[in-house]
Amino acid sequence: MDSENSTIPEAENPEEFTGLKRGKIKTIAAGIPAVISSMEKVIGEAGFSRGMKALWSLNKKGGFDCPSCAWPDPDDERSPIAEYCENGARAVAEEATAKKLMPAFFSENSVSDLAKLSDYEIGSKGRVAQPMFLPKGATHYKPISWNDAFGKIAASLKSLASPDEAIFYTSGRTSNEAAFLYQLFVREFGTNNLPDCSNMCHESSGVALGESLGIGKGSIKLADLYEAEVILILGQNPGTNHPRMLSALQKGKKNGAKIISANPLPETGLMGFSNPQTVKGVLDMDTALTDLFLHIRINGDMALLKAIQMLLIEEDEKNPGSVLDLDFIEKNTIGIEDFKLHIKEQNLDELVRISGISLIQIKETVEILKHKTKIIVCWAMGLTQHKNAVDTIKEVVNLLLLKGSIGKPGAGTCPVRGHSNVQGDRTMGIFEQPSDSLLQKIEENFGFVPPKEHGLDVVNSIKAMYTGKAKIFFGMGGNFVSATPDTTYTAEALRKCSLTVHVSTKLNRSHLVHGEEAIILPCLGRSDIDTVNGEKQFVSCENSMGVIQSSKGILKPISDDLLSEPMIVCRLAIAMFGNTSTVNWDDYEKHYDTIRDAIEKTISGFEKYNERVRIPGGFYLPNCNREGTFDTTTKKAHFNIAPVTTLAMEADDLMMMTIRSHDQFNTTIYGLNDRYRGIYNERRVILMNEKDISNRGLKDGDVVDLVNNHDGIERVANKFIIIKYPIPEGCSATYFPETNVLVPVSSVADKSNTPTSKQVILKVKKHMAESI
Ligand SMILES: Nc1nc2c(c(=O)[nH]1)N[C@H]1C(S)=C(S)[C@@H](COP(=O)(O)OP(=O)(O)OC[C@H]3O[C@@H](n4cnc5c(=O)[nH]c(N)nc54)[C@H](O)[C@@H]3O)O[C@H]1N2
Ligand SMILES: Nc1nc2c(c(=O)[nH]1)N[C@H]1C(S)=C(S)[C@@H](COP(=O)(O)OP(=O)(O)OC[C@H]3O[C@@H](n4cnc5c(=O)[nH]c(N)nc54)[C@H](O)[C@@H]3O)O[C@H]1N2
Ligand SMILES: [Mo]
Repeated sequence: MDSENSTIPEAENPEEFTGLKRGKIKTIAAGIPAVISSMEKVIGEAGFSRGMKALWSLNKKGGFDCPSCAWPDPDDERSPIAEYCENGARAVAEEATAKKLMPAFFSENSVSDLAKLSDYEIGSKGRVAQPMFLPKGATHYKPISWNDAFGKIAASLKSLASPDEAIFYTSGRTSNEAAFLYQLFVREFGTNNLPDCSNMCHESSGVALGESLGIGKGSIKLADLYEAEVILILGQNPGTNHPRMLSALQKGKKNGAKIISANPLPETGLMGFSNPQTVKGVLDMDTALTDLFLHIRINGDMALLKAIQMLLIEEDEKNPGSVLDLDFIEKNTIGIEDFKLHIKEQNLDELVRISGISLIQIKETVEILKHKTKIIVCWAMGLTQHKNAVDTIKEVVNLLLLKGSIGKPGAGTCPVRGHSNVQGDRTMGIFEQPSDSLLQKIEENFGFVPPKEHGLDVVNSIKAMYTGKAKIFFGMGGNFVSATPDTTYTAEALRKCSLTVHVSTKLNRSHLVHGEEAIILPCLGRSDIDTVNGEKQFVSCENSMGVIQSSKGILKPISDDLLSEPMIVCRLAIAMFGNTSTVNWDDYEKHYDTIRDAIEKTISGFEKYNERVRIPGGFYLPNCNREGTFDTTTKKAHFNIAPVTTLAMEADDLMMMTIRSHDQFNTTIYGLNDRYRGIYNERRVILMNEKDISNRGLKDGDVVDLVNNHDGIERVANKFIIIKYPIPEGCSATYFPETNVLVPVSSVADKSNTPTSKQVILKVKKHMAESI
């Protein structure tokens, strides 16, 4: 960290404790406390009538799409009262807040003073209410007109030696309409430098599924969860991050599904659920969800999956076809013989050791799966953010292929997406590696030749800024400095830029850790009314299961000086290209239907977009796996052969996963509690196994420093309180983004280049001269 007197704005949270309080780990998620908690937050931030109005419209057909996670809404019946969860309500509260930051706020608070606050404090300041500019060498932001802001950005972009010196990041809340225009603008400018939050999130899933199954998205619909016989949940904490998934699991379970979850933590939502949207739930009558909990070691999933498959194959050999779906395998797949040989070569004892799951439990899993054919596997960051993430997800696919569990009702892949439109942004072409067909369509439809060379993803963008190869950073949403790995390095990379620009709703740390000049462009959020030429507009999003739906805000914007994201892109493009452009930017400014017409011409699956998006509940995009086909090079699904790998660790090393608390949405910190895990009023904690604590001569409550050594560089995060927690030996957990300083920028997943945020090797050292 910088010294106290430094005026360089701080990239990390202050090393101060907020007053840890402890409670019991909860066994049941949601119920009445969740309802109370969400109402309190919304009313507190937005006021009663504004708050209630927002909640009433949230996820209703014709309402606005929840800005929290990407979990789908039911296709048919939606709850007449509430089709949202506690954390969705909190995301709305954040956005619907009545607090706004006027020029006086920025003249009273210097950038470096604001950066001394915690993320929680920065976020609670409110919505940015007008465009703001930080001139070179200045200590305070000052107001700027929209025209001047666009003029400055255009002039800076034009001054670059090459368009590849600019980086255009996207977070996953951006609507389809805004995302489409944004990638079009960036490609007309002349670069494919379009990193996005996916690079840190489900990139590994996209790569694995694309290579094995021919489509980088999941195959199931929501209703498949109601029909499944077995649902496996690997590396996901739905109780906090996708709470509405619990209702679907509950329904599946009622219909007879067995649920198996594997997690290093006994996450509350996996264990039990009390549905706040049913009468029984309001009376707090609960359902136990998980039938078999596998208390797996961090990154033990590949070994577990191989052990399960070994025993399934052995069982099948006793009576061929009784366990494996040989017809499906024969007709649809490639590589089964080599795969079986590979599995037979594995050492079962080693697999047991690496996974941390006993042979008895592995056999129980196999018993559950053996004669079932409708199997769904759900996963999230617990599988995607490891060095071998792509191969682990391919191992998930191997299991589903053995059982013929893809392309039929009640079965398939379910990577549970994060941001509410992260999947849609990709569909719209936000990708540093565009397909040839997209580029060809752009050329045909828009009259310019887009760049063909692949651009930079998140990790490579950071490195390019650090080494001076990239000079301008433009963020369409998100909080780049806090969300990315290696905070010290990344902050330095951003500081080296000549200009950093953020299109944002709320103030965040990335506005404070800035380039020579910086600009904040404040935009409308999902819940805000968006009026163009006197007509209310709507946008559209794609959820985790490929449904496109409209989203129309209902709240009066907190300021007249906000622009929508599509409008920001249009006006920037006009400032940039003037009348030299072959794209009709003026048209897109007039009505969003014109943007959807352009999308329809360019992206497949959007036939009659404007008509179908107006159907209540929206429409499904085509999905080859769902239809039982595989769009790979061979038109077959591929079994993948990969060894079980482990990272070299010293005897006193711990493996750390960086996870979300219940009170946060990524870098937006709603509060300081993690209610389900029984941790209150403190985020600087490290969850450790009892034995790991005592072996180090430490005790619960001690304050420690966390040290990572990777590639000869020492990374340190000071002052974390030890919490004894049921986590396997050798494993530990902390909250992100406080520990992102420890995630090495060069430690990435093979093939997907995703930072290994769940696989950080560290030593804990007693913090000296400090007590709490
Ligand atoms: N309220 C709320 N909702 C959110 C978000 C939020 O921050 N807050 N974030 C959104 C985003 S962008 C995303 S990507 C998703 C994230 O959703 P999750 O992936 O559920 O989020 P994480 O907190 O990263 O949790 C990862 C889970 O995987 C487990 N895990 C870690 N390593 C391993 C492993 O090696 N093996 C196994 N089997 N398990 C492991 C952890 O114990 C934890 O339960 O949620 C989205 N929804
Ligand atoms: N160590 C560690 N690091 C991680 C992860 C992890 O598990 N561990 N998870 C990774 C994952 S999965 C993800 S997805 C990334 C998330 O990375 P990002 O998407 O970059 O981060 P967020 O915190 O979601 O961004 C929040 C900011 O977005 C802005 N915002 C909110 N709504 C809108 C909107 O409608 N429009 C615009 N323009 N701006 C808006 C607000 O200003 C807010 O401060 O973080 C990654 N980083
Ligand atoms: Mo994510």
